[in-house]
Amino acid sequence: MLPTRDATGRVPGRLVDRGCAAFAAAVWLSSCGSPPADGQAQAPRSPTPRPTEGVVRVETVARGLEHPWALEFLPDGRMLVSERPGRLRIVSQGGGISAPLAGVPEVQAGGQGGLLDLALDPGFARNRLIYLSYAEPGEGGAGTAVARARLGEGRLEDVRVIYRQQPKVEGGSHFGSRLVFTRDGKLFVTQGERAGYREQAQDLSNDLGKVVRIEADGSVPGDNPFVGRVGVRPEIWSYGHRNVQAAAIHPETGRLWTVEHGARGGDELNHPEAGKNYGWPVITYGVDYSGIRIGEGTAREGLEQPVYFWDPVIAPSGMVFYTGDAFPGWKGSVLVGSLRGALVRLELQDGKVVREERYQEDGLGERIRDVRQGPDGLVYVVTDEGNGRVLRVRPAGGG
Ligand SMILES: [Ca+2]
Repeated sequence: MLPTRDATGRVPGRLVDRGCAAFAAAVWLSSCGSPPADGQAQAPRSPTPRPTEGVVRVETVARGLEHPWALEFLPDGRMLVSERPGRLRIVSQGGGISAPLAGVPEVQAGGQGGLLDLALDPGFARNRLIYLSYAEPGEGGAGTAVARARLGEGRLEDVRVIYRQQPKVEGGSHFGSRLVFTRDGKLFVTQGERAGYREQAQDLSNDLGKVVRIEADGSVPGDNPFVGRVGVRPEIWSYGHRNVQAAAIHPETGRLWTVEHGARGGDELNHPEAGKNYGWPVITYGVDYSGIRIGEGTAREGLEQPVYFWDPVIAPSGMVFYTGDAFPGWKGSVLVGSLRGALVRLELQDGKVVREERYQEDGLGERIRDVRQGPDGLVYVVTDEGNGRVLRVRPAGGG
C-alpha cells in the first residue's frame, strides 16, 4: 500500500512543506517547491498523491503466467511475454497462452534474476529479430546479458549473445534491465550495479551500474562518449546508476528516459545523456534501508540531478510514453509501473514533471512489472505474481 496522510493532512516524510500538504487527488507540482531539509536537495520530489479513481477500468486479458517480466506487441497484435524463471510465450488478444518457445538461453533464475526484458528489432516485420535481456550464469557468478534471435514457429532460431555485462559477480540482485532502440537503430541496455558492488557504479572500467549503448549486432558505435579512452569500457553511455528497470525513448525528442530503483526514498526519473554521471552512490536522495546515510548527500558539482524523485519510493518497473488516442488527456505522459501496486502517470511540461497521478483500481494494486501501449491505444500491464496476469487498461467511460 502507498502511504497515506496523517490526521493533519501531511504525508510523513522528510521534505514535505505545508503548501504541499494540501494535495487532494490531483496534484500540481509547480505550486510546490520542496525546501531541502539538509540544504542540498535540488530535484523536485513526488508529492505522493492519493490514488485517482474513476479514470480507468481494468480487464484481465490472460492469467496463469509465472512472474511475467516484460511484454512486447508483435505486428499482428499478439503479445510476446517473458516469464522470469526463463520462459518466453506468445499471448493472443483473446487470452490464449502458447507453450514456452524453445531456444531461450539458460538464465540464472532466482532473486531478481532470470529472463528479463524483450525488444523487437526496428526491422522486425522483415527480419523477425528479437532481443532478450537476462541474468546469465557464468564464471564469477552472473551478469546481465543480451541475446538476439530470430522468432520462428514455436522457437527461437540463430540465438546469439550480443552483449555481456563485465564482470560477472556473485549475488542475485540489481540486474536491471530494459532494452530500448533509438530512432537510428542503436540499442540501449540499462543495468544495475549488482547490489553488493555499489561503488563500482562510479568505475568506468566495468559495466556495473551503467547504461550502455550498442549496435544491434553488439558492436560499439563509434560515437559513444568514451570510445578511445584508455581503461574505460567503450559501450558505456552513462554511469552512476543503481538499478535501472524502466526505459523509453521520448516520442518527440528521441532522447532516452529512465526510472531507477533508489535506496529508501531515492527512486529517480532521469534522462541519461552521453558520458554523464548520475551520482550513485556518491549523491542520492535515498538512505539505506537500515537508515544509514549513503554517500555525501543529495548534490555535488559535476554530478547530475534526477528530473524527479520519489520518497517514499514507488519501486519502478516498466515505462512508456503514451502517444495513443484512447486516453486523450494522457498524450505525452510517462506511464510507470510500480511494484508497490500502482500505474503511475507523470505529466511533463518542458522536460519537467508537473503532475503525478496513480491508479490502483482492480489489478493495478498488484505488483506491476511492465507497461506497454497496445496498437489499439489502450494500456497493457503485466503483474509480477506466481499467477501473473496481462491486464488491459481502458478509459473508465469508454467502450
Ligand atoms: Ca542519481
